[in-house]
Amino acid sequence: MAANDGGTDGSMPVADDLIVVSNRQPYTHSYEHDDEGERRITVNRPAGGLTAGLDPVMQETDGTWVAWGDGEADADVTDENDEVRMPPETGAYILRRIWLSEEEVEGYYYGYSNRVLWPLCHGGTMKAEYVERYWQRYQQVNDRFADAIAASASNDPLVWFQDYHFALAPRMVRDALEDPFVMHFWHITWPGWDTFRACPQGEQLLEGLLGNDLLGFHVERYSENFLDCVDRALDDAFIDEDGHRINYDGHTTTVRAFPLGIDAGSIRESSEAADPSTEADLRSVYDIGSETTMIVGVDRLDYTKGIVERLEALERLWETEPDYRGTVTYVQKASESRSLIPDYQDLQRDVRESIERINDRFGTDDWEPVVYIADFVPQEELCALYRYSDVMLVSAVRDGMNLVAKEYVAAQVDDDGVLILSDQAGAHEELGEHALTINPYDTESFADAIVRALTMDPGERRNRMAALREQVESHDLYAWMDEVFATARDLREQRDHDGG
Ligand code: GDG
Repeated sequence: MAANDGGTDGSMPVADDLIVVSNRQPYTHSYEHDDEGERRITVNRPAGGLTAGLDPVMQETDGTWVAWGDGEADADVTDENDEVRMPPETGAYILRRIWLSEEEVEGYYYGYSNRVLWPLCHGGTMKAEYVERYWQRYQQVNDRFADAIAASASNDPLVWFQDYHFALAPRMVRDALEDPFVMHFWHITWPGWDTFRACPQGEQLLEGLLGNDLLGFHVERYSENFLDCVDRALDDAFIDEDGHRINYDGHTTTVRAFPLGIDAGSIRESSEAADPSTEADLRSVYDIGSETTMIVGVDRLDYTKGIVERLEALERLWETEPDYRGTVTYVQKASESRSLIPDYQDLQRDVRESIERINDRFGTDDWEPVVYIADFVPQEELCALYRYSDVMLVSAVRDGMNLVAKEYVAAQVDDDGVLILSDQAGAHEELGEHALTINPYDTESFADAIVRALTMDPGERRNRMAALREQVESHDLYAWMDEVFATARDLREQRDHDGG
């Protein structure tokens, strides 16, 4: 299909009744005060990523999007069914909001989702906190979402869950509706059995996910881990490994890898729009000399992203290669998230302390080694940062995919950047061959890889980056959606052919 046309290729109807379910909603409503102090309601639109990509699909299909209504003015615009039509101009589809109490947010979101499933799936068994209250709330909220989906569904629905907040709801929906087609995309890693077996609720999670007809992961390894976990945890499950199918409790789930792509065309266009004056502005705002080489890192502040490990490699670089002092600046764009969780507060402190230490140790009156950007930056500025940085560091210690790596590549319209990529990120499966591969814990080799990137000749840079761009452009978000929907359509046809 043609990439970058803002939707799937239209060669097939996605579904008569598409219901997308995600924790975060595509649109939020909030209050704004005008110059006279009058309060009015404004709508915030999808900023990028999958949400922005799915929005036009929803507009085409007149479906329903079910999500947590977390905007301060959300309740003011919804009807008695908690629904509002979006986008505001056309009202093309229904956004159905689920209201969560403080206790539910604490237990379901901050608790089970982000203090149990997130660390567990990223291999952090020691970090997972199995608090009974979290599990209770997680079940309760999954149940509430399932009820809302059942109430929204009409004939022959296709329900599509996003992510780890809804491991239980697929089975609940299957039990509540006549013959729904249920699918799920799990955006984070799925761990090996030896990690997963630590989870006291493991069986229930697997049973919940086996309520799906189609379960997608970013890479094959996560699918295989999932099949293995089911095989070991559920005696009554029959696994057809070749067909990647699981039969459990009279129902078949197909498990497949669908590596998520980005809206490469939109990133490319924003990057092309960032002319040299934008670069000059960027350097001036962040006080980076015009001749200084920029290295960049862009992350949500999460312990899976390997930010502290990256700073150690940079410190080693400036320690052992004094020529790079004053000539190379590292720009860290970091977005704080989940700040109510102590592990995230610890990480924020560790990152801050590492940066202070490095800047105190090597900084001079004219040069700050690490520039830290905490504020959200709009896509145009982000793309300028990508484009004009000679090297990008992606050093995740474990990461489902890592979209930032792909965004950096898509923004390299001059084909002159180098991507340094952790072999622990899902993106490494597709990009590892032409990126420079690192193990984030191997500080010495990581620093060597940075030197290699900084000294790489222009021809090699161009060849590597052109190959990476080709991969990212040809496997973009729209190609991904087409593949997911085509697989769903085939499975539904098969189901109908087999008589349900
Ligand atoms: C999870 C999985 C998987 C960040 N700061 C700004 C900004 N961002 C955008 C980036 C990128 C996104 O946030 C982060 O995506 P990642 O993929 O890197 O990471 P997670 O948030 O952990 O996402 C991950 C992903 O789900 C999708 O399945 O890849 O493995 O952990 O798009 O650009 N965007 C803008 N300004 C910022 O300041 N505009």
